Amino acid sequence: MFTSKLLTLVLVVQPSRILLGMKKRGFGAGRWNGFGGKVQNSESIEDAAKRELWEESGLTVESLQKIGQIKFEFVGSTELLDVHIFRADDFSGEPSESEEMRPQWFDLDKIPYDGMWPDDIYWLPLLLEKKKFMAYFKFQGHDTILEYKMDQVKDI
Ligand code: 8OG
Repeated sequence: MFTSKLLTLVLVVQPSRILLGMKKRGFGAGRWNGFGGKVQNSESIEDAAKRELWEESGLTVESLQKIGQIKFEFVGSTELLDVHIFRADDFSGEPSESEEMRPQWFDLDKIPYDGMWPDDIYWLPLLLEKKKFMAYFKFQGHDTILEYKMDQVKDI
């Protein structure tokens, strides 16, 4: 039997750059990523996304655009990760380093895919074009994608 863990991920995008954070500890440490984490029992997925963005980057947003959902399976684990992905085009505040993340802006033509989760290069270009998607990735360890499926969708 598989169980499923709900997670959020927010990418802050401006016309010519994207904000990523270097994950300093825990799952995905050493990789550049958007900001997110676990949804708590008492909150909606979108509220969790806003809270994690604030905790990890110091930014607040009024609204988020839901843009994707990815289910991750890791060989040997019965826990699927169900990651809800949002895009933010407007925000308040200045990015600031947290215990979890060191934020940095990247030009859109210099996204550091080599230092990111290996699935990101498949779906981040869709997010940048505001195309909605649903995907599934099966990983061996944290570096190897064994199989994947990705579909663009009208609504998410
Ligand atoms: O709370 P914690 O930091 O462990 O949450 C994990 C974060 O990492 C959460 O925002 C979801 C995100 N994440 C995965 N897998 C992947 C992935 O393959 N690519 C990207 N970009 N983010 C991921 O859990």
